[in-house]
Amino acid sequence: MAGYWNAEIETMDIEALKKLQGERLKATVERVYKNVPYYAEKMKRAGVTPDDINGIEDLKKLPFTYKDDLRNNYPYGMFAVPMDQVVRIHASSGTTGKMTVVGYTQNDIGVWAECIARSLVNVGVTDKDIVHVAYGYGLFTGGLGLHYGAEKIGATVVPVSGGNTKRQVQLLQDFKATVLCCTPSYALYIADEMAELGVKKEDLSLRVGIFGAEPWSEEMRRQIEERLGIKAYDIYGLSEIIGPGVAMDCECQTGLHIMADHFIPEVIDPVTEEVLPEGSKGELVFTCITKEALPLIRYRTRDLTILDWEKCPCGRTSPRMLRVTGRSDDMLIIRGVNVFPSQVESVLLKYSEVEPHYMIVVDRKDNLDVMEIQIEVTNGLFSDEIRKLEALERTIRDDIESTLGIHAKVRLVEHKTIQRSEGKAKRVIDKRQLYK
Ligand code: DLL
Repeated sequence: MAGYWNAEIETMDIEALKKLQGERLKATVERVYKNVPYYAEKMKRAGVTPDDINGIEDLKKLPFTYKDDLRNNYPYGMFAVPMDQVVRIHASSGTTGKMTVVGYTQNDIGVWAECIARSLVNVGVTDKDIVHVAYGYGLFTGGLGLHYGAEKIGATVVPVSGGNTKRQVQLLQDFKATVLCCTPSYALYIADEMAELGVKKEDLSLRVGIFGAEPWSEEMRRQIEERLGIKAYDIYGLSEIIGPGVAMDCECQTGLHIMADHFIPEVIDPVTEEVLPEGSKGELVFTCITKEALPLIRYRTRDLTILDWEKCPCGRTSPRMLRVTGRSDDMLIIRGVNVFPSQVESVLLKYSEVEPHYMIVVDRKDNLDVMEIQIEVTNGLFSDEIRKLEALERTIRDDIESTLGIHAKVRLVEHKTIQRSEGKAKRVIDKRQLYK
């Protein structure tokens, strides 16, 4: 079995870990109260002061933070340090047009690399490995996140980024990567491309895969392992907390170890916001206790899971989260990109020729996500020339692509053909059934 990157922390006595969390929580709350007017105000309204926080048992006194809080303080309003201390910005999709912006100090980048280093070592990656990073580089946290951690353990990094799958296969062969990092659906897509090109798994040197950024199932794990001849491991994270490496599988594949000395996990009922007893399924909430630039307090991830505090056979004592089994909001992840129906709606509202009645149909064809957006035209428009409609479809398609960052097929449909709902409108048909 693989060793540890940071044995002292990873196998720490659970009571000692909780004490450390409490101390770090107290220091973080003091800092945000002083430096982030948003938090000071929110805490005053909730009737809590930093003096009330003396250990993790006091965590529940603190108010929650939501994705919309980041939007309302766009871009830097929630940062807890002056901008001259911020050395990196990343961003992910917001619920409407504006992105969710996150920042890092030099120290935060170090903490992040430490989380990834632990994650890689968890599953037996060493300085002898060649790590092919096919997560996107750029505002998305996947590429650079894995990159810094792999360098930290002394592995050889191949920073390919996403896309151009033929070239990916060629590079995997030529550079003899032993570790593949990408979304699980892209791993299967690479396997398809290999089959097409007549490249066999034995022609590659891969032995481990680090897959995440989107939901996947045990069945997909089995398929990837079989088709690529590797062990496939789940890595979890979100930009708001740090990026990939918030939690990671170990070789036991029985849940993802949370880096709990940096992020305190809770599971709550997404409706009542009550903290749920251990072992219950609910929404994961994280509090950052070492982050400097953006230390979010009780951040509602919207991801549904179960926490397991049992010591793992690998020897790590940190709590594990089980595979994410759903969302408590309507966010979709399409080709690794987070998409909110409200983003689509904000585009449609700009066009008087269409109604805000639409349906997003998502499917997975040949291991690639495809999205079609059916949109109702306004009454009378269908009698117009076909060329005009096609031009409108193209304009909306381009607008959606530039807003969402991914391609969608746009199909205009006649007035009143999309089913109306009596309650909450149904905007999405997801045929992929990812959460099993
Ligand atoms: O997806 C960070 C990441 C990059 C994780 C590379 C793993 C690997 P965001 O773009 O902010 O960050 O999206 C975060 O993606 O709230 C989950 O809903 C989903 N997600 C991430 N990892 C997993 C996973 C990155 N292993 C959102 N299983 C999260 C299921 C995941 N869902």
